[in-house]
Amino acid sequence: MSGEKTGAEVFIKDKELAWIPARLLDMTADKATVSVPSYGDELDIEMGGRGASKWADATVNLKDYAEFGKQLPLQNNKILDDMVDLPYLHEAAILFNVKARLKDALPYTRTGDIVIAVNPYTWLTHLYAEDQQLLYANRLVWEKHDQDPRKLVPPHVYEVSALCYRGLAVDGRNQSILVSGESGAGKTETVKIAMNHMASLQRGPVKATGEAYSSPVVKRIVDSNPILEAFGNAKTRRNDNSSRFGKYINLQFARQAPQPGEVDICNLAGSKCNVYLLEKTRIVGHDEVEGAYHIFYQILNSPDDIKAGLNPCLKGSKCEDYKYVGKLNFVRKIDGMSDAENFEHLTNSLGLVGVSGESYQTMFSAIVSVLILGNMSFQDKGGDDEKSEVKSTDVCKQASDLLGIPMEVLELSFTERTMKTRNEEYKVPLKHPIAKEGCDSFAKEIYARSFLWLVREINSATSAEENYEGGGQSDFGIIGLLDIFGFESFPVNGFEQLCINYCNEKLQQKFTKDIFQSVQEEYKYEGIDLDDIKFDDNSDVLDLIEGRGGLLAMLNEECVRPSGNDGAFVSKAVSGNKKSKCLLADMRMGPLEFGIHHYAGKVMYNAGGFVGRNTDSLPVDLKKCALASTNDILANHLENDAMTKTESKAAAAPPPASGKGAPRRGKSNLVSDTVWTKFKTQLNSLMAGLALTSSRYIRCLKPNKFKKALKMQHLTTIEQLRCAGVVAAVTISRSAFPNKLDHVGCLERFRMMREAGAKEIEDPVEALNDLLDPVLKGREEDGKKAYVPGKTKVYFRAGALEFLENERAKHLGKWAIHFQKVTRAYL
Ligand code: AD9
Ligand code: MG
Repeated sequence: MSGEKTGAEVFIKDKELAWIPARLLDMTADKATVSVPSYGDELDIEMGGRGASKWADATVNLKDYAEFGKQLPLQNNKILDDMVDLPYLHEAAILFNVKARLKDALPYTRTGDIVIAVNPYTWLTHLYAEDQQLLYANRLVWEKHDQDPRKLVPPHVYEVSALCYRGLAVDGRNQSILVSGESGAGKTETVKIAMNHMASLQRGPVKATGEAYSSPVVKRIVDSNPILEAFGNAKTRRNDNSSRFGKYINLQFARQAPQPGEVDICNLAGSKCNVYLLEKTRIVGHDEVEGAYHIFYQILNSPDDIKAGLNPCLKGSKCEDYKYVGKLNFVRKIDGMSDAENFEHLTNSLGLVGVSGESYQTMFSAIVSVLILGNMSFQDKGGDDEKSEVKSTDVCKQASDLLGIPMEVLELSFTERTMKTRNEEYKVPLKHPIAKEGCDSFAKEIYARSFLWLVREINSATSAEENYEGGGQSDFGIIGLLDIFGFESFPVNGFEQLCINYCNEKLQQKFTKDIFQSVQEEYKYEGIDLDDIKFDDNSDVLDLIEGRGGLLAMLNEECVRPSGNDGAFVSKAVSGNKKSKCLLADMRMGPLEFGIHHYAGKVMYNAGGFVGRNTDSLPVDLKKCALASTNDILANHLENDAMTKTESKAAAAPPPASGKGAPRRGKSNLVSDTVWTKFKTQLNSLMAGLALTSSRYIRCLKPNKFKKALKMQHLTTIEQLRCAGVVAAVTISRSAFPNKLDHVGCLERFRMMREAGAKEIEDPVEALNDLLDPVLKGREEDGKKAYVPGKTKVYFRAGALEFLENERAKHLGKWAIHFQKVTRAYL
């Protein structure tokens, strides 16, 4: 804080509020007195009950509060659309800018090409009205402008959707929108907003028609969202409608034959969706204040005749009758609709994607069988606790009927396990808790596979290849939308968090590269040397996780070792990666604990259950028993990942006669990849797909933990800004030149520092050199000037703009004294 002038507007760091804006009253070597404006009610939410008045005048110890951020002398009190325009750009300035905007019901802000979307927790209808959709479409897609068209419109999700569409239509390059943020930050809503906008863009440069979607495929695409949400979303502590899977939707566009000199019109012709890591544990249980997947409540809270239509065993049943669902201790309403209404809507949407009649019954038999399996119980067989038998025979009968698997087969598959040696095969009995575990795994597998089956049905009904009647076209333009779990760090972190954070490291790597590239492009445009951009790259963390001898390899090794266990994984991972700076291991940690220094901060993991979670394989006997089921989903789709029907048929076909070797996996080959390996493969193919697109980023922020409208808590927001890489993005773009001003702004602000009577210079670069050279002479570093004028902006090295500001203040002081003298002379 040294060198700061009294009277200066500063931000001081605070443990509870992160940053507080203040005015510096006095400063000695180790202490500063600051005055903090009274916040009144506004800050109640951040203060957590602490009185604001305490902060009216405060003395801060510079040792504790040495970090501070200078406030914005130029645009003080003015909120900015684009944070890159903040002359002093740091965490505090970013925080207060997004906060001021949120208060004014402006949830969107730009940081260069990134759009920051703060969850407003209230539907701001005017922001999404049809006139807004048209405004962004016309300004950003159809109209021609000399300047950056974004200057003509405030930041918005529509800006991203429109620019992607333009990128596809004009530049002919595939596009992607990567939406990230923590649970409840608004990713899924944002993707829906973008998707709706893109579905409307196909109308071309015409006025709004007010009509709903123009083609049945587009309606199907939009309507498939609630289907995925019914089966893949659930109430959690942090979000009443939390997506428990990641998704990447490819919107496929068909081009209309371009007219020379005109923007192509691209029509939304179809979509295809990939899903990632559905949370399986939630299928068989959940926390008291959380919920099971919405679909179970939708079924169970529907009228009796509907339930009986799905299966007679559901007649008269309630949520609390099923152990996996349990008593409902909260009011359920999603999008203002009751469960029964939602189920009706779901049935209609399923019909639109072709899930009706027999396939509808098949799917719901599988889903209802999951509920039934949850009620299965086991007991010792004949008083022998080494053996088990089904206790709830009625329930077993229901499951057997629903799945079309003979009851004896089902019972034996739960209570015995087939073991294989090289020469023989034999059965061993299972204890009853193990039988119950197997039953739970069976239920999880049935649900997870039904979900994948459903995604495949949706893809078949929406994919352009199978549905677009565009004259046999197969090469479509793509805009991909990624809605995937953000970085997670809880007091205790498990296997799921490791997978999620691994995924975020991958995306962060791409993000950093892209930002670096956009800074490069800006400098190139401005005609500035590129040599000194610095940034932290996270390849060392990725190396630790997925490299040779890294965590993934070690865990996989434990999963195939006969006595593999979680403790051995941790000790091998630690001893094999001693050199990695990103692995945190310490004698004081427990035997299952280790930490990773992620790009977004340190995360401590507990490896309890890692081997089991990673293996996650269904016992062989249950797999066989599923294959014998009369239910098509169980019998034929246990091994398929989501694709379209045609693709899966092609993949299932035997290799051509000339092909070497057997297929890698099949029904008979029961050794399968681990969960993490599969996820890695999926991620790599996602990243490879994304690499072929131009990516745009939307970073969603959850502004407070109480889901309160238009309120922002500082600490949690700052944390997310860091995790989202917003601060890192700013750091990269500012590493060489922390401050920049446009030519005109700079000349106007500092013109009074010129000699009186100096002649006007027309060329802005010459004028800048004439103005700045004399003031900044002597501040060169390593022979480099303290500022560099670019084509439209002037870039300042560290400290140069501050120095200029101080010089300006001195000039103003002189002027004030002069002015007083003149005034007095006239009195
Ligand atoms: V999770 O990782 O799936 O748990 P998301 O997807 O980030 O999470 P979601 O989009 O589901 O969050 O948003 C959470 C809730 O915030 C929604 O149910 C809405 O009630 C609220 N929300 C989100 N975005 C908006 C918005 N643009 N306008 C109004 C919003 N409310
Ligand atoms: Mg979501």
